[in-house]
Formats: sequence, C-alpha cells, structure tokens
Amino acid sequence: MKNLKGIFSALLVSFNEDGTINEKGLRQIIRHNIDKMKVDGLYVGGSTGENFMLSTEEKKEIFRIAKDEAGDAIALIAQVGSVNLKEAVELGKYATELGYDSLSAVTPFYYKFSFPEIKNFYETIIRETGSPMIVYSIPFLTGVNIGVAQFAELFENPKIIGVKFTAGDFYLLERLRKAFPNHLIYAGFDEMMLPATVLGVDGAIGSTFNVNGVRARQIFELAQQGKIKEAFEIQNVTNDLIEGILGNGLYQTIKGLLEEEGVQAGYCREPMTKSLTDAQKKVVKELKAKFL
Ligand code: HMN
Repeated sequence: MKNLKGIFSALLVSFNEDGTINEKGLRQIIRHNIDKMKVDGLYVGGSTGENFMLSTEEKKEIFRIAKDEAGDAIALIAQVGSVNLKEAVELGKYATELGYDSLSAVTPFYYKFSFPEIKNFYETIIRETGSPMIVYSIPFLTGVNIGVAQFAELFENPKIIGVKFTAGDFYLLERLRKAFPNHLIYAGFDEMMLPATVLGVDGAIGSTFNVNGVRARQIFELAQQGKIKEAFEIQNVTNDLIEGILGNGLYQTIKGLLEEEGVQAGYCREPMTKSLTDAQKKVVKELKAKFL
C-alpha cells in the first residue's frame, strides 16, 4: 500500500451538457491534479465527484478512468459508500480489483441508522472486499455524528485505518487525535486546514485542491513545521478564494476555474445547476486573475 498521508484532491468529474461523463475532460482534471497541483493522491467518488447522483455503472467507469490515468503515480482512495450496501460492496470489489490503495465509505445516511447498523455496514464492506477502509464522516450532510467511543469500536477492526473528518468540531478532532495516534485522520474542510493541521491531522482531502493544491500543501507543511504565522497568511489568501468559490456555486466555480486553466472540466450533473450564468462566469475570471 502507498503512503496515504498528505494532500488529496477530492476529484471533480467532467460531465457533458447531457449529463454523460466526459472522459477526455475527466482525464485532463486528473492530469492537472498530478502534474500542476502536485497532489499526493486523489479521493475518487466523493461529494465533489457528484457521486451520489450517479448510477453504479457510472461510478465504476469513473474509478476505472481515474486508475487508468493516474496509474501508480499517486495514491488513490475510492469512496464507495451508499445507502445501498449491496452497491457499496460491488463498488468496493471493483475498486479493490483495480488496485485502489484504500476504500472509503460515507456513513450510511437518510434513514436514522443505529450505531450497530453503521458498524455492520463497514464490517460487511471490509469482509467482502478485504480492503482497508477510511470512514467518511460528514455530519453536516448526513446527520450522522460519531463520537470517540464509537470510533474506538470501529477501530477495533484493524482494516479500518482512519477517518475523513469533514466537520468543524475541533474538540472532537483533538480527542480523536489523542485517542488514536496511529490512525489516519484527514481534514475535510479546506477553509479550516490550518487549525486541523495544528491539531495533528495526517492529511487533507479537499475539493478546492483541484485548483489550489499548491497553497494547500504550503499551509499543511508550514503548519507541521510550526511556522504558524506563515501558514496563516496562506490560509487567509486561500479563504479569500474559497469565500469567492462558495459564494458563486462550489463545484460549478471550481470547474469554471479549471476551464480557465485549459482543462475541459465541463458541466455539473443535474439536479445540480449545470453551468454558470454570465455574471458567475465574470466572477470566475476575477478569481482566476486574483488567485491562480
Ligand atoms: C468529498 O467527498 O468530495 C469531500 O467532501 C471533499 C471535501 O471534504 C469538501 N467537502 C464538500 O464539498 C462537502 C471540501 O473540500 C469543501 O468543498 C470545501 O472545504 C469548501 O467548503
């Protein structure tokens, strides 16, 4: 298994206007991340990949294209979580056969699953695939909160190697770091990367790294070296960019910025708004001029 620490872009997917996958564009996004953003790895099939709006076959196609384009150049994590456990297992087997370095799965959502049900969800995917697993915890979208005691239960399974922590609860993050010094913890909010790094995360997984990966690495490495003032300055610039992105439509704007960089990032998938208005395109140009 590759080193799974460091900076991981949550991979965007390029779609054509009719919603089909634009393979050429997807390959260009992957190359941009490897060649220009110099990321350590890709998180494939996450929220940023518009994953929860796709069919099983489309998810597989994206896993296949990403592995084919990236090869062994960087680490690859496949997000296979779904409320359909059978689908999660099928995707997990597929990504494992392709040679992904780890699986990850969002906590099952929509229904109010009990913790034993959530635990069984992870145990089943691991048993069926034999792959390592990173829990994807994103309470603000799933409504699922996992505390220290529950993580301790999950981590009893040696195949559960870490957590992608997309939350702003820094008390919980500090408690997790202290309780589990040997598990991988990833920061999931790019705008809070500096405080998360100070608290000792092993890496970060972010959507904005597709266009801001170089600054993200600087924040991460400076903070690890204790150069907080320098890291803070770069986080400030980064957050000016992120504020602009969030105010203009998250994934559409990152795609717009990639298009400005010559990458065919394409459309978003409905029910998300497919593309930017002229006024939003103007904001993209301003963000590009200021931050890229
Ligand atoms: C994913 O699954 O793709 C991840 O959630 C990526 C990452 O955690 C992003 N979260 C979401 O988009 C929900 C963040 O990078 C986020 O986009 C960024 O911090 C802006 O808020």
